[in-house]
Amino acid sequence: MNLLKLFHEMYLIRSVEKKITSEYPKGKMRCPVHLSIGQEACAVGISQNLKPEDIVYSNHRSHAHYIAKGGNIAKMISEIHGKKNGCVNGVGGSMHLQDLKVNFMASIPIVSSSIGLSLGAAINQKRLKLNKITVVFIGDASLEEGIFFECANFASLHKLPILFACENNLFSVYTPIKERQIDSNFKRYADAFKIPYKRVDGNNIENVFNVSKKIIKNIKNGKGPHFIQMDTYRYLEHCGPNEDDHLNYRNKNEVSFWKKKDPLKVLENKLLKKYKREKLSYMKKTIHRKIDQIFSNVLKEKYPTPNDAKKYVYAE
Ligand SMILES: Cc1ncc(C[n+]2csc(CCOP(=O)(O)OP(=O)(O)O)c2C)c(N)n1
Ligand SMILES: [Mg+2]
Repeated sequence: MNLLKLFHEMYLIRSVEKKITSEYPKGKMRCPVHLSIGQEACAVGISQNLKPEDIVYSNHRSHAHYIAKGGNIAKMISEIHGKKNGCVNGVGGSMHLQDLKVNFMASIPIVSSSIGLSLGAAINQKRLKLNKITVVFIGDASLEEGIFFECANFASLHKLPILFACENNLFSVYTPIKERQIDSNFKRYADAFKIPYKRVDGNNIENVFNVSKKIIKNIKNGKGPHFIQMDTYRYLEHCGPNEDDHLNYRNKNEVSFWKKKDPLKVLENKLLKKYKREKLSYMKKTIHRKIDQIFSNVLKEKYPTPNDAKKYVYAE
């Protein structure tokens, strides 16, 4: 496990999203953004164990999953600005990222809907004996839709090569998990369909990496679907670039508990025992320079034309 690489990936994602928060008020990004700040270890810990040919599906909170899978950051930023150069030609936006070059098949904002699509990809992988797997990133609220149960049953019955990667950030918008579910331990859902289950601290990247490494190996060895529950926390509002703690839907102690467990801080403190601070500062500076450049380039790019929009409308 290369801890520096894990830190680099998480820092890259955090910096892109922080830049989004500072640029958003200028009004150039017109689509809603669901930021993953605080949740980066889940995306990176799993994706670092994937091969380019493995498939990922995501949801409305898709940036971290896209970047972690090797997605093109410039194309993502263009997409969020609605520019033609975006990874979905400027007609998708933040919640519809897709990039077949890196097998990031789709991110879909209808809660749970990507589960059905990911099942299709896994059926294909199994039928064609491709020795590839599918990962579907879902939130805790995804387990409150029937499609999850149908797909978990089908995946288990047919031993499909799929990982249900569940980021439990304790909330569905403003509603805490304790007001929605009888228990925040999701093992019961996996057990119901005889799917192997693991629960990890989703803010501890080494944990996520090590546990998912074994799981992914098992799936590749034909052991069928697995479920990983990663407990984590989002720092900002459900949707948008701001904090919203003044709304008092979550407890101050809970917020500070999770901020103390920040995935980047935890790993950085560990790295500083081995590497000089200057080494990390240099890495950070290089990342910021790259991101600043991407954001300034995107402003010069063209928007799609009204005619471009017609290209993507299905007509018989
Ligand atoms: C079927 C459906 N119902 C409701 C919504 C509105 N909605 C968007 S995100 C969200 C919460 C999702 O929570 P979770 O899956 O835990 O992901 P998180 O936002 O916490 O990352 C809801 C209810 C939706 N997009 N789709
Ligand atoms: Mg949630």
